Amino acid sequence: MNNKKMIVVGIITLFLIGNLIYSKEKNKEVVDLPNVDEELLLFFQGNVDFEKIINYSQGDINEDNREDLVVVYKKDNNNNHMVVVINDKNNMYVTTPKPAPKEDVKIEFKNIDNKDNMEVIISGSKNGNVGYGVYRFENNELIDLFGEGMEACC
Ligand SMILES: [Ca+2]
Ligand SMILES: [Ca+2]
Repeated sequence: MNNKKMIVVGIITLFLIGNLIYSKEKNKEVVDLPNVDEELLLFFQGNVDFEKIINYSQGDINEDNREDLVVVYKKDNNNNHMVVVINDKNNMYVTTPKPAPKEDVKIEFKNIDNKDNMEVIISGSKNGNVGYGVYRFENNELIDLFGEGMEACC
């Protein structure tokens, strides 16, 4: 390979690497949030003091066949919180905030005991410490059923 060819190959390689790094950075910024009921989302935005929405997921957690919205959000630099916007027949309200994981936040719905309403499972991590928590909606609030490592990942 002569010098000229090597320079061209070098330039192309740099370009490709640069592109790769750029798209990796760009993907980080893309928030891949699902489509949800706008009314629920607007209610959250209007009634909760938050810095940034991290993740949310829609599901019926009080067995009234109306979708409710679980939202995990950045409260401040040190804390992520979770609330549920409950859409009752007569009104909408937000549950008391619970601590939520800092990174890789996943929200799942599952009827873990196969009875009554669906439970909410929140999982995530902080600095590589993985944890999860299981919650059930009772008496207008989310209650902790069980979990593991939530102190280390919240
Ligand atoms: Ca519901
Ligand atoms: Ca259940």
